[in-house]
Amino acid sequence: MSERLSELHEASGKVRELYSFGERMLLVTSDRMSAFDVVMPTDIPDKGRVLTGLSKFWFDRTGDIVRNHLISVELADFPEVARDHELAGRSMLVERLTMLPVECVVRGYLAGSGWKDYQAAGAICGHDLPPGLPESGQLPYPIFTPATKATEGHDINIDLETAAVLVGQERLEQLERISLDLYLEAAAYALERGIIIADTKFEFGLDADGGLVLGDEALTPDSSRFWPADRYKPGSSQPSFDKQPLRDYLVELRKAGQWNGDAPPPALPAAVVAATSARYLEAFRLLTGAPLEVGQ
Ligand code: Q0Z
Repeated sequence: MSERLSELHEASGKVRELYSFGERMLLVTSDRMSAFDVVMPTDIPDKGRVLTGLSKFWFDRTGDIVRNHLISVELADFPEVARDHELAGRSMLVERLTMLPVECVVRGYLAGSGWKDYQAAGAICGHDLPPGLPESGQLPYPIFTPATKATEGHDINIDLETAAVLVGQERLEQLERISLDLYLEAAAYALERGIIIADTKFEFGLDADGGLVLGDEALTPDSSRFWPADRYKPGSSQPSFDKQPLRDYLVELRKAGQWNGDAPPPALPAAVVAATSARYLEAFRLLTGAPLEVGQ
């Protein structure tokens, strides 16, 4: 990485880095992958470019629903890093926002913490749901289930009253309507192409004029659950479109006593890396209708 870039570093996510250029920021998605809450020791080729390409695809497609922070994915448009070919295709130049302290989760199916909360209470984030729904079952309609970022570990689901305290009632209603619109549009489109978007998380911020803007990444496999539609069978957990080969391998590794689930596992076998990379490229091709360009 260039000397200049490290001085501009602002934040690290598990698999992403954020850099600051005054009113603009650079959001770099790495090829790192996490599974079972652990970052793998081996990179997945093309993963960063697939996630960045998918975010751009969805930002372009949903601009009529809500404005978003994307300025450009062309390296040439940010001279500070234009010569850093490592960053090509996996970096987004974005507008700096004041991020809102609510994670905007939409669920169309019962999975993860939504399934847990439903089993315990028959409700998720204050949405009462009909009894008898199976694990991974489709909800009667998508629901908005806000969460807050935990200081460490997983986000915490909150009810609408708590979310309203954080951002105000009117803003919350706007977030709910826009999040549901985004999900409904994207989920219908993806389903026609063989991918169920079971749930997804949006992050919004405010521009200098107080206008609402969609930020972060959007509708990627890292911010959503993608399931292959042709294998959908409610009643148990579903295979993940992107993570399943890796998860299957890690489960076997644990059974064999070669991984305790805490520290990073040993380097991933080439076959697991190749299968995982192929899944990301396939999700990109199915959703955008064209393969990811090589090299760039
Ligand atoms: C995003 C994150 C990380 C990647 C802050 N447009 C924006 N304006 C202001 N802040 C953000 C954005 Cl996207 C922002 N994050 C999450 C952290 C790498 C994304 F380390 N945090």
